[in-house]
Parts: sequence; structure tokens; C-alpha cells
Amino acid sequence: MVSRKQKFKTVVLVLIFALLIVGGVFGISYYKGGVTFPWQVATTEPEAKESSEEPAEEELKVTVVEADKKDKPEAVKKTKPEAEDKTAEKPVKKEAAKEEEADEESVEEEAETDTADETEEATKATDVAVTGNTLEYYGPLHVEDGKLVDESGNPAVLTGVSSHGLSWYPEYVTKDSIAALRKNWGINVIRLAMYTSDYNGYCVGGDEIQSVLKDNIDKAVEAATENDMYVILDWHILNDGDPNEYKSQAIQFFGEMVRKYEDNDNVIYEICNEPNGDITWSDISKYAKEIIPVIRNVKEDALILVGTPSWSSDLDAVLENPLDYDNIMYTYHFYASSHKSSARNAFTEALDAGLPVFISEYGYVSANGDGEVDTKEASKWNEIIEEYQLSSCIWNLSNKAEGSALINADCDKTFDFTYEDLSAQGQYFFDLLKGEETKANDN
Ligand code: IDC
Repeated sequence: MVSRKQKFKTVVLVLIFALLIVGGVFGISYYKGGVTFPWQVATTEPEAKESSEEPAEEELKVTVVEADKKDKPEAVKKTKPEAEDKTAEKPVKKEAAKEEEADEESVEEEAETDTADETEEATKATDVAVTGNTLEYYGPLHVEDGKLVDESGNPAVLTGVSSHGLSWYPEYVTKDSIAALRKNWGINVIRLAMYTSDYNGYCVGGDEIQSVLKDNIDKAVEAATENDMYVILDWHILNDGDPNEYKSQAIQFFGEMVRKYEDNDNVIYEICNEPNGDITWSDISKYAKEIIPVIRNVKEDALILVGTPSWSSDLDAVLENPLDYDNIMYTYHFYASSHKSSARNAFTEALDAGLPVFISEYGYVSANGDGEVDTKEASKWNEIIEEYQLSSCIWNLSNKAEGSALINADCDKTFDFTYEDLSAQGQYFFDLLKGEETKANDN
């Protein structure tokens, strides 16, 4: 009989044996890494998360590379599919390499031509526009038989620009600007338009404005003198249609100017820009007879320009009753897009009658200072200027957003302009200056 004790021993031995077998199998498995304990599960999960983020980064990198490729030249990209053709790997690779080489060369060539074109364009865009034509400086001027002449009686023709309002655009009449106009455009006259009443005008802006304006004039006169140019001091009445309105200020101003510039033969005095409204030639004469002596008392041969009725466009009354002074010229203003054949007919009649006329302001655009260049009318006016050898100043030297401004509104430069910096009227004027080589010099 098997005792209870023996039974118990046998059970324990079997259990131990079983435990050894299970433990052995488990141990081998664990060694091989096939077992994961519950506590290990908790720590491995985040690792799995982390590694799942990595491919995302890879994807991103790929996108970036693709994006880079897109920017590469077409020719370089083309070689890629051919190089991938495994059926004829070697020859294709060679071909591809050759093509790539050729393509690269052509890309280089293209790039070279592109750069050359770009450089040419860039140079053109940055080239200062130069007429290559310097108009003559004649020394002291006077008027003989209705014509402007030099000391020997030879005709003198002044061709240049008018500033915009001196208070508005003083930056275009600095020393640098005037020197550059003389050097690059070759013009021989600049008109300083000093408004009397409009926009911080001399008679409405107070003492401070007056001294700034006089300072600007001083610098401009000095620059004009240094550069052998004539300079017109323009008492620019406009809204104040009657020159008599600010007569006492005019007397004071011209008295001061002529004393300052007594020795400057290049300074010309324009005593009223454009009388207008119901102002007659007799009103203007009255004014002129007070201002002219103020100037002549100091400089007896000063050249003086006198405005005429209707915005300086009516010479009829003047013809009937001219002023009794030497060295006087009457101003005539035209705007080609507004003033056409009837204006020209009246104008040439006055010229034929021997009236001394100076075109101290004109435009090829419309009389409101805006609009397009009327080339058809402009050339007819230019024929007259040429035929009668007239002196003239084009309106206006500024970059104001209006057709008459000579400089484009988006150009910040105030001198050394490129051709592209010039407005349509600026380019038209510049082209004329270029072709007018004989106009002033041949006479
Ligand atoms: C214009 C200017 C314009 C300004 C206006 C008012 O071009 O920018 O706003 O004056 O001051 C003239 C005048 C001249 C005018 C010009 C164009 O003499 O001052 O300039 N013009 O309207 N007479 C006929 C035309």
C-alpha cells in the first residue's frame, strides 16, 4: 500500500518537474526575446509612438526636395526618366550624360544671353539721358527789331524749362538739378515760377515762406550763373488775375532782386505770369509802367518780360499799344492740345507785325496742365518756334501726376534722369532737344 506521505512526495516531485519544464521553456523564449512582460508593455508604447512620428518627418523632407526640383531648369529635369530606363541602362546613361552636358551648355548659353540682355536693359534703365547738344550762352541780351539778340546783334534763342511752383517743387531747382539740366539736356534757360497767391505763394505765405523762396531763388540763380544759363524770375500770378492786386509786393520784390543781381547778365525779369479774368492790356500796362522803372533804375538794360491778357495769349491789344521801353518782350503761352490753328494764326500775325515775343510757358498737353501730348498740334507749334527763332520754356519741371510734368510720378530722382524717368511730354521735349542741334548754334 502507498502511504499518504509517499503520495504527497510524488505529487510534489511531479509539480517540481512540471515547474522545471515550464520554467525552461519560458527561459529559452525569454532569452530569444519572444516574451513581453506586462510592465514592459507600458514602457514600449511611447517608443512605438515616437517611431511612428519619424516617417512624417521623412515625408516633409521629400516635399522640400520636390519643391527644390521644381525650381530647376527644364533641361536638367528632362534627363531623369531616360536615366531610369534599365533596359538599356549603359547607352542611355551615356546618352543622358551627353544630353545633360549639352543641356547644361545650352542652359549656360541661355543664361549668358539672358544676363547680357538683362545687363543691357539694366544699363539702359540706369543710363542718364543725355542730348549731346549744349545750347549756346550768348552773354548780355537785348531786343532789336522784335528779336532777342546778343551784343553783336546776332539772334539768340533760349530754350529750356519752367519749374513748377517754387514752394511746391523746390527740389528740382537746386544746384545739382540745374547743373545736371545744363550738362545732360543742354538747355540754356530755366524759369523759376514763383506763385504769388496759389499754394504758399510769395504774397500769402508770410515772412518765413518769403525768405525760403528768396533763398531758393538765390541758390538757383547762382547755379544758373555757374553753368552759363539764363534764369527767369517769374512773378507767377494766376488766381490773382490782376497783377495790380499785389503790386506793392511786386515793387518790393523786384527792387530787392535787381539790386542783388545787378551784375548778372543772365537774369531775366518776368513781371507777371498770366493776367486773366476781365483784366485788360491797359490794366497790365499800368502795372508794367510802375514795375519796369523799379528794375531799370538799378539795371537799365535788364531784359523784362511782360504778361499779356487772357492768360498771356492775347497780343492784339498789345500790338495796338505797345509799351514805350527798350528790351521788353511780351509773353505768349500756348498749350497745344487746347490752342490750335486760330490761336496760331493770331500769334503769327503779331510776330509778323514785329512784336517781340517770348514763350515763357507752354505745354504740348491741355491748358489744364494735364492730358496727353498732342503731337499733331505740337509739331505745328514747333514749326512756328523754329521759323521765328523764338525762345521758350516748357511747363513744368516736376514729377506731379499730371501730363505737363516732365518727370514720371514714380521717379524720386530730382536730377540725372534716365529716358524712362521722363513722362511722355518729357520724352517728347527731350527728343526735340536732341534733334535741335542747329537751332541755337547755327545763328
Ligand atoms: C498748373 C499746375 C498744376 C497746379 C495749377 C494751379 O500744372 O499742378 O495745380 O497750376 O496752381 C498755366 C499756369 C500754370 C498752370 C498751367 C497748367 O501758368 O500755373 O500750372 N497753366 O494749368 N497757364 C496755362 C496753363
